Amino acid sequence: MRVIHSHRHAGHDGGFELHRGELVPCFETPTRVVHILRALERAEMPVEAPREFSVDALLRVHDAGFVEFLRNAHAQWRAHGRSGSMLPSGFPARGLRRDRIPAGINGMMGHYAFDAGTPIVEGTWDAALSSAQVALTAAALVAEGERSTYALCRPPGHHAGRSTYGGYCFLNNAALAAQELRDRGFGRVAVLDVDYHHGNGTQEIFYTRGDVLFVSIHGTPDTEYPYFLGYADERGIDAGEGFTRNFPLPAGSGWEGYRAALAEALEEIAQFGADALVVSLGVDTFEGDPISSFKLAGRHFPLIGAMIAALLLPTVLVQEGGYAAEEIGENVLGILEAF
Ligand code: SP5
Ligand code: ZN
Repeated sequence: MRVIHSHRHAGHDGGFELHRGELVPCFETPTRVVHILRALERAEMPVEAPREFSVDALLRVHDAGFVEFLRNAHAQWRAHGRSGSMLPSGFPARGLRRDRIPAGINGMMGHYAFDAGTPIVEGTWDAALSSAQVALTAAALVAEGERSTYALCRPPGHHAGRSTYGGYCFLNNAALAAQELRDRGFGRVAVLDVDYHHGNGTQEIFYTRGDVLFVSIHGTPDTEYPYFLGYADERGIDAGEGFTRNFPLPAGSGWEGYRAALAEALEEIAQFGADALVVSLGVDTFEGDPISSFKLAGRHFPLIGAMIAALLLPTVLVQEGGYAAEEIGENVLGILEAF
């Protein structure tokens, strides 16, 4: 399996996030990647740099104003004499206007962000762009005939919507990969999201489309982040009706419940008649994860990998979450080795 990764991820670092009422160092750190790279090295899987894709390639799934905001946000912050990490503190909830984008940086941040856990620092834009290029390259390789590729993306992407960022995500790497596969001739593409958190951004991006199936297994939004999307009654609308499927599980779920949901999710993908697959690969379902509450053990990841690989589809695996840094490499490798 070919592995794509960019060292430019490291520019996104050093932020704090609002967690349980306190500012704490980000859970989503560059160190996560160091552990994954070590595991890949042990498995003798070499890493390749991504190809260049222009900013225009992002506009197939993202809004142009949003991309401009991400690109300039930290420069605007510095122009106001500030330095360091940017976090929003006010959001356009019910009753407030979201048709008008404030000119000032604080209002603009609140407009585009949906949480206070996703800081922007000086290197964030370049890291996010490189992460998107990693996913696009991995998809291009599959379109050119590779059976499967692994996009070692950082920052992650599945919470980023057409014009929103949050959940440690800025650009939606998995959605970009799925779109790239569509554009290169795969008629029907499925996205399987196995991150602990619902992939609200990916769901939103494809919600009205029948050519991309979105299927997600995650902690129930009733109690788990991102709280406001990911229920079983969300099934898609218009041409997308029936092409979104959510499998929310209670916090504390273990292997039995997980395995049953995964089997159903895979059945959906088979029935859809997918020509290619994108996996939003979060390993924050691990029992040792510091911000999540499933009870999967290390030995379960090879089983998950084997179940997904049995679809026998051209597959792009895109790294999402996973915050138990010491174990993240082994858990990711457990999935990859099934391919
Ligand atoms: C890509 C990804 O995995 N993003 C996750 C973002 C989660 N950010 C907020 C986490 C809030 C967790 N609340 C703590 C509950 C501890 N049981
Ligand atoms: Zn997650």
